[in-house]
Amino acid sequence: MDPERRRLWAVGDVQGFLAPFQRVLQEHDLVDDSGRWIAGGATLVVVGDLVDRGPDGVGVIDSLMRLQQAAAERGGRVVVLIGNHDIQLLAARNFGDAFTTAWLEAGGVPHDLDALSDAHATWLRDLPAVVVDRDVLFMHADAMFYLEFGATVAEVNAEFRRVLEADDPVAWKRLLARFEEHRAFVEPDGEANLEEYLQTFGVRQVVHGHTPVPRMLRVPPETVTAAYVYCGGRCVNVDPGIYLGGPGFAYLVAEPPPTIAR
Ligand SMILES: [Mn+2]
Repeated sequence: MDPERRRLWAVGDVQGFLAPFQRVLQEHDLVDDSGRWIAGGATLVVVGDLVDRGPDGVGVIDSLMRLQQAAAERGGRVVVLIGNHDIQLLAARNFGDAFTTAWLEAGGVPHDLDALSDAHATWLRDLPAVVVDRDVLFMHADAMFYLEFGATVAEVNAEFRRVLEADDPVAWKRLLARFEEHRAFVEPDGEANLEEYLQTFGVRQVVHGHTPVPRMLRVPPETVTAAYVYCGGRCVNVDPGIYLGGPGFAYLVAEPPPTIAR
């Protein structure tokens, strides 16, 4: 099947809530009851912040590592982006001290730090920060700083990689501080900011997490059952605010055109 015709899904900030994450994947027939990939050649993009706040961040990492493998074996693809909470967990592991304190304050779960193996840490470190699939740019944060890191997916990811592979706590701290930015695509500057991303990366849409939809819309978290599509359909927030009580959801970014009957 033409890769352009396969389904493309996005899931936002899971934050250690493994059970709702798996339920959402099951609801959309991406995995079966045992968590096995059944979506064939589909692509799932998970936009980062896998850990912190929820009870089982390392469980989420494990399930994604397995799912990537299983999807690839069946012609599908699971792409996972790195979010600030994922970087904070790595920073606590690598540097301890003030990084651990900051991570705990941000909802770090001590069990995750204990359970994080070298293999988990390497997998997390190597995650891309941005990806483009079918003219859609996926990134964790609704923030402008990615543009300062480069004008292509490869450049932005290389800049993240440069920091995360270096033993330089100042550079890590500087990178983490960038994520304090939120709501870049909300008025008054939202449209113009979004346009910069669309132009630079040559895409038609941006999909992000990082700012919970219930916070952005000021609505009760339990009522948020779908992505928030804004800026005339060119921007999508997929952070369900699962740690605030949101049930979680998956967003269908692109689906195959209907088959034409002869
Ligand atoms: Mn975030």
